[in-house]
Amino acid sequence: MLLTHLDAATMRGGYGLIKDAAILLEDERIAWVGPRVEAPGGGRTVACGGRLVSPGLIDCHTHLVYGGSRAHEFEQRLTGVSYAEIAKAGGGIASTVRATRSQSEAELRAAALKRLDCLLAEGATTVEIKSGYGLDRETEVKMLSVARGLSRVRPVDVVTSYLGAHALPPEFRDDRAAYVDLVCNEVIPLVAREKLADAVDAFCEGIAFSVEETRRVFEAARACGLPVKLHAEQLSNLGGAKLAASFGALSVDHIEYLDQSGVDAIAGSGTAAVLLPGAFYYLRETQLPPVTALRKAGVPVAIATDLNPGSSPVHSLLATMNMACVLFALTPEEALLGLTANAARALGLKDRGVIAPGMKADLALWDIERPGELAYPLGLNPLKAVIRNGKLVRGDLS
Ligand code: DI6
Ligand code: FE
Repeated sequence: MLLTHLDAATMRGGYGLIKDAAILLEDERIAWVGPRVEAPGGGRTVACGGRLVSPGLIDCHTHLVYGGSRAHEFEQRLTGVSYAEIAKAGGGIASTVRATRSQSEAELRAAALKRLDCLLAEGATTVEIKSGYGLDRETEVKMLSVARGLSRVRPVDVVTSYLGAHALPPEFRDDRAAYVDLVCNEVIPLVAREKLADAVDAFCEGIAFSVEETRRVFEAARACGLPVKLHAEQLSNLGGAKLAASFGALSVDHIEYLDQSGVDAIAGSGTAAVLLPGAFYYLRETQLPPVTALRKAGVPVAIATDLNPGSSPVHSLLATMNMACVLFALTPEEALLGLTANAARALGLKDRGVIAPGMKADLALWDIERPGELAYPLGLNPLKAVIRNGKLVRGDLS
């Protein structure tokens, strides 16, 4: 199929716009892209009405499988109670752990599908999903199995991360080391063996796990051949990003408190930075991530929803683009790169995120002329069609 009469935001080496482009799809791959006047002839041609096409969007950081709701905590926070105070009082992540442990796979799946459908309605074709609301072996496996299963019932690729080191479960309150032992010696080998996780993540923070505990988790992941990523420097600067860089992490995420030496460390290791403006917004943070320093150092910057029930109940990639621009001063082109090429980097996926020959034919067609039209309105969805693996899975192309 040859797609014509469109402008292609290829995301190759930057925004990479080709005006009046053509894209040849062969089976599940992109076979050719370039100016329409140079397009190979023959075969079926579909004129796309002069719209903008981008790679299918990639949400590279979500926690969208979980039980329960935290609306009551949202209300508490509105009265001035902080996220950290709620966590210390046994709420926060721990309250979602209780709800997630009590739910069946079917219940978790039904709730997760509603959330996933919001992302798909805005052009997502790949979504990362973390565990971390079970903490015990059985519930972590349940969460990862549910996450994996979503791609069997929706047109999306799901990438999973095991986030056992998300919070200390109540049953280990008096023995942190024993919990880290469980994560490292039992659950990481199990999820690696069963191919339930594509990566290992951790939350390195005062209210979560120390740098030394995180190091143990990363060593266990390395021993099992799993790549790592890290929730780092979200609420304070512990130096987690430097540790992650020393393990060649795929990404460091949040990083509001990352300093110049941290930026230099990740620039040197090829680690992507993932900005999560939804969490910044919901927690009313004021410490901005070091966007200028990241740009200067040439670090690939991704953005993601961080979809989770506590700090970022954000179900919209377009709203995430808007927040990345308004709150973090990314350009709309940078925000789009953050949901395509750089999001693929953050997941270690080399076969997507750009429109180029040999890449997966995952495309989003938008009824717009420029990426600013994706980032500037809130609540308006200009998605026209989605192609995944070379097949139309949403909308129509004409
Ligand atoms: N950072 C986050 O943004 C989420 N987890 C984490 O480590 C928040 C999780 C929650 O509040 O439920
Ligand atoms: Fe997160």
